[in-house]
Formats: sequence, structure tokens, C-alpha cells
Amino acid sequence: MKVKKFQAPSMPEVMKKVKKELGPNAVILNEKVVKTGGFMGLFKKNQTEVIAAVDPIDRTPKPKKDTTPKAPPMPLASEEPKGNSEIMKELQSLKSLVKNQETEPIPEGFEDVYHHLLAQDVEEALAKEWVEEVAENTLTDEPIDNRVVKHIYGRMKDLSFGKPDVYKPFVHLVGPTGVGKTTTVAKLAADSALNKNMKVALITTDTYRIAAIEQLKTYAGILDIPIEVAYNMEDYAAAREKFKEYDVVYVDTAGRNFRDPSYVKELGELLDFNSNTETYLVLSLTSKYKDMQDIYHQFAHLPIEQFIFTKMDETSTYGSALNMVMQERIGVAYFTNGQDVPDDIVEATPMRLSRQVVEGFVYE
Ligand SMILES: Nc1nc2c(ncn2[C@@H]2O[C@H](COP(=O)(O)OP(=O)(O)OP(=O)(O)O)[C@@H](O)[C@H]2O)c(=O)[nH]1
Ligand SMILES: [Mg+2]
Repeated sequence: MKVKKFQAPSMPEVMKKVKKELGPNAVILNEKVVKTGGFMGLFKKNQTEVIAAVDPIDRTPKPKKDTTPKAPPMPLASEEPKGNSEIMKELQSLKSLVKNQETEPIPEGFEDVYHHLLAQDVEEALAKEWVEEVAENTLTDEPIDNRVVKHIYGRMKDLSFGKPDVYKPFVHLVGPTGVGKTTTVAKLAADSALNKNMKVALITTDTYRIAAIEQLKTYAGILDIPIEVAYNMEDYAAAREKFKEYDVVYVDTAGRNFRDPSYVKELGELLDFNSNTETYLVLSLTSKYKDMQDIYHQFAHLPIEQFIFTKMDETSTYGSALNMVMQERIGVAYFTNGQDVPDDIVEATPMRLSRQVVEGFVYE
């Protein structure tokens, strides 16, 4: 790890120096304002001082081995401890409960759709509940798939899907590393500016990596819209003030390891989530459902209004999105389905999500 101290009159200037010397992957470890120069203690000037580092080795986290302790094996009947009748009774009732669940038949004619839902990674309990509920209505000859689609749709139709009816001026995109926050900010900004003729601006608080600032600045340049880089709370507040007359301001945030609780705390301190803001949690459809749940719980103390699911083009299973919606009762604003800005984004609807999971409906 190469670590170095840099000084310049302002943050943007010091960042330029960092980038020149350490490259775009440099990480800012510390920043402060120092007084330098002057004569006999007078006329000193404020300088921004930054300690930056760059790691020449790729330390992207590799998937960890599952180290969860395994449950001890069940004792064989002959090994059962004697005289412990209470425990034995409970064990017996648990065994029969599990057995009942295993053998409870799927309603006739619904086996295919049930197994399809499981193959889509829909939670087993949800899939079972839905097919059972649909099967209860025997007074219809509609195809089973249609009935299941409508049923799942019915479970989501009260949630908020798609873009908001009234735009809140400040739209935050938060989420873990690399899910597509910056790319999605660019797609949304392009849609608002080019298709809706709105007055759009961008704020990025992702000052963790220099390359991240450049990435959004490039999009802002192409779209000919202003952008402010917020290194701290004051910058962020000043940028909000500067853009207060704008129709919509998209705020990109740094992605970090969501398992680091200080990250989400810092985010909460940096951004104003209270007034006039909309916050989307961006999740990649290529993540496992368990990870999505963990991510959501890390971010849950922020006021998450809707999900954005990205990288739909990189998977053919969408059940985890449906599980998240059902579990948290939060709707989906958009799906993104490719790397192209501005085209690869579609507005979500409950019917589309339902059809996607049941029928393999594909977004164009
Ligand atoms: N296939 C596919 N790739 C995508 C999609 N959205 C974003 N990407 C790609 O995912 C990569 C990461 O995208 P970014 O927008 O930089 O992700 P981020 O969340 O801002 O990343 P950090 O700022 O590092 O946390 C880029 O290569 C994007 O082109 C999508 O819908 N489909
Ligand atoms: Mg980013």
C-alpha cells in the first residue's frame, strides 16, 4: 500500500494531485484543513490536506467459505437418551410437523407452476401459499398461469411501483458496491432531461474513489447538466441550495461493503433524507436473496421508498426480487437491463414483475 500526503488550496485541486500521482483507484484516508505559509505567524493560508493511498494488489473480496457451524447429527433411535420424555415428545411433534409439510400435496394441476416458482427462487412458503390460494377458487376455467399471475399481482398492487407521480426534487440512490448506482443515476438523469424536458442536476457524494467522480462528470458533460461534488455535509447542503430551483437532482452515493455498519451510518449523517427527498435502494438481481435481505437490513434505517433492481439481463431468475417486495412490502421503481445509458432501464409495474416470474416475460 502506497500512502501519501497531498496539499492544495481547495479539495478539487488536491484531488487532481492525488489522481495524477496515485491514479484513479486511490482511496482518501483522511482530509483536513491546515494553515501553511505566512510570515512570523501572520498571513497564513488555509490548505486542504488529504492523505491518500493506493493498493497495487487486487483485494476485491473473494466469496467466503461457508463457516456456519453445522447442526449436530440427529441421534439414532437406539441412541436416544432415556428418561428425557419431555424432549422426546417435542422431537416427535417436530418430526411429524416437518413430515406433514413435506408431504402436504400441491393442489392437482398446480405442480408445474409451483415447481416453476421454486426454480425462479421464489420462497417455498410463498409459492405454496399462492398456489393453494389460487386452487381454492374452482369456479373458473382460466389457464392456471394466468390465475397465478393475477393472484401475485393482487398481492402487490397496493405497493408503490414505477416512477413517482410527483417528483421529489432530491433523489438518492444508495446500495452496495458495484450494483449500478452511478450508471442508473445517469440513465434516470438522461430520461428526465431528454424525454421529460426537466431541469436536471447531479450531486455525487462518492468521493471515496477518484474514478467515481470522473465517471459521473463524464455523464453530466454528455447530458450538459451541472454536477456538484460533495465532500462533506456542508458541500452537500450548499449543492442542494444551489440546485433548489431544479426540477430534479439525482444524488449518487459511494458503494462500500454493506457489512460495514459505519458506512450506512456515515451516509445517514452526510445526506438529508428528511425534506423533499426520494430514496431508492439499488440491488442487483445477480445477488443471492439472503444477501439482498442482509443489505436491506443494513440500509433499513434510511427511509427507503422503493427498490431499483439492476442487471436483469445477467440472470433469468427474478424470484428474489419478488421475495424482497413481499417480505418488506416495498415496491419497485425501475429494473435496469444492460449497460447502455440511457436506454437500458424500464419502469416497474406489479403486473410486469408477476408475469416476469410466472411466465418468464422479458423486458424489451
Ligand atoms: N449487465 C448490466 N450491467 C450493468 C447494469 N447496470 C450497471 N451495470 C454495470 O455494472 C458495473 C458497475 O456499475 P456502476 O454504475 O459503476 O456501479 P456503482 O453501484 O455505482 O458502483 P460503486 O460506485 O463502485 O459502488 C458497470 O460496469 C456497469 O456498466 C445493468 O443493468 N446490466
Ligand atoms: Mg458509483
